[in-house]
Amino acid sequence: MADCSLPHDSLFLGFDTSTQSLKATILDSNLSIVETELINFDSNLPHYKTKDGVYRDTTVNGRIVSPTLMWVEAFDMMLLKLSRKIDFGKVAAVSGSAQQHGSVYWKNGSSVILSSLDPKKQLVEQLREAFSIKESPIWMDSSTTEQCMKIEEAVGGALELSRLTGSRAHERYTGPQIRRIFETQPEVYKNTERISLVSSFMASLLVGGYSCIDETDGAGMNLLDIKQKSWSKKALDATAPDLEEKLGKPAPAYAVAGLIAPYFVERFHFSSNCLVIQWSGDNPNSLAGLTLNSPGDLAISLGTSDTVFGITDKPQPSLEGHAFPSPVDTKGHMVMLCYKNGSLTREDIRNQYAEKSWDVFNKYLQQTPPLNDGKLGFYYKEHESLPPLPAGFHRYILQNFMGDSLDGVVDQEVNEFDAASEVRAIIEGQILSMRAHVERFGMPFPPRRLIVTGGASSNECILESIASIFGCDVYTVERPDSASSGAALRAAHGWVCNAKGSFIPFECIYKDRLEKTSFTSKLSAKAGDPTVVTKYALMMKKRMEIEKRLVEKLGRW
Ligand code: ADP
Ligand code: XUL
Repeated sequence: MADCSLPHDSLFLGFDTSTQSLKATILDSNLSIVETELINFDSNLPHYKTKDGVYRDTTVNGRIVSPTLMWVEAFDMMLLKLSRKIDFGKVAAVSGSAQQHGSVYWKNGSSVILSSLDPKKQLVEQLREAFSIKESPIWMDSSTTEQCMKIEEAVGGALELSRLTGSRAHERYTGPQIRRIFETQPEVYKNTERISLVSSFMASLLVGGYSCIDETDGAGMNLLDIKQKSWSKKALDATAPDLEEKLGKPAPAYAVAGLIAPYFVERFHFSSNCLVIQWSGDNPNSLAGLTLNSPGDLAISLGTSDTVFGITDKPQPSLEGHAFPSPVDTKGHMVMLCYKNGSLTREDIRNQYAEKSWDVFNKYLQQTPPLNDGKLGFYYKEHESLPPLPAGFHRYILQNFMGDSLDGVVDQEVNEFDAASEVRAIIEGQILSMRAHVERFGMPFPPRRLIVTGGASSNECILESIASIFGCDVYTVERPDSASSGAALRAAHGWVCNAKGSFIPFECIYKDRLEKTSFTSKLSAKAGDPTVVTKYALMMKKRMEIEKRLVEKLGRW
């Protein structure tokens, strides 16, 4: 493998513009974290009056946006804070993550503002008039159902759009958002010279010019042909006129977006050789930061929402999941599932049935047997998109289920289980759904390597259930934020690719010394009994049958 050593005494900087905060992680040339920093949008920038970093519009159903300028001001604040902690002159490369799908609309003429930033002033002062839309639609928005339907119809159906762009139309995806803006505010659309994702927007600030959208985050738009890695004419035509010129060309995630702009060299004393590596989405950068790099590697993030992502060389077009070009390779795909009902729904069951205590919740998990005596639950506190179902709880008992065959097994709907079974049913239900949808997506089973992250990964009983349903060892990591640390790791990787003049395998930068870096993971639960894994496969099959029935009866699509 190529020599991938990083220049001695250099630093690599990664950001994460997430929903609620802007985070930063700084790595040294041994890939150890030397500093982290965080700006919370609600508390550090209270004058924007956001709640959880967003505005929930009560006048338009499902509209959720964030003030674009708030991200700019947070960046000013972050750079000032970091300048007191580290020597920016040592930063060899910088990259970043951002919440996926959110979009920024640059007003006609704004490229001039961007390329002539005055180092004596803050960014926020100079970019006040740069946006044709001041409130960026973000991933939580669900106001574009009508546009989703029209786009799917125009390209030949949901599955066809998924085959082409990696996903069926989703309300939060950027294409439907753009179509809605074009339909409802045609003048604003006309007055927009460039549309960025939040990721390419932040990179644009750093290079002082419009940065490309990277191919991985670009696949979260319902616009990119994921095989060709270029904009799909069919999808563009289904979305809005003259769109291609407003998007610019996509670029690989490992590519150099440009040298850091003179603004940052003069104001913050960055080296003029500092490279800006393409920014990407938070989930793709988490994949990089969790050191997933080969087909069969899988991560489960148990956070506010639950996401499951991994690498495969053969994604199957799916109506539930998402496929993106790999953020860490020139071939292969990242596949992802995104559940809206994650920790908050687990908390709801904990509060209703387990005395509001994780200890009691865990005691119930330990008291009940794997497979829960055939009790199966579907718990949606929020409207769910995987599967597309409205809020509601559905409980079934599989009669005659012994785990060795589905012959003669019938499901009976019930109103409630005993408290301990409710707890096991939500955990098993969520994990069985993950396993079923991951397998449907063409991911190898069992996973080659499984890493669990996010707030609930501290719960060992949950990790044990994952190990026994997925039939493999479960690893966890201690780093708090895999998106910004993953971005810093990608900055280092982009630096190496640039130095070598071509793409270098991602793992080259940490291979053979992972334990000595901040990116190591630890074994947290051993693979479960294989006979139980097989029994779970049958339960999963039954669960998928019931899920299909529920979607046919109650689903929106
Ligand atoms: P975010 O997606 O907002 O970054 P986190 O990954 O920080 O969220 O996860 C926060 C969630 O972690 C909380 O909502 C909480 O329900 C969950 N959590 C924390 N500790 C436990 C635990 N011991 N067992 C299960 N869930 C937990
Ligand atoms: C993924 C998604 C979210 C955001 C959160 O499709 O919408 O996970 O990326 O930041």
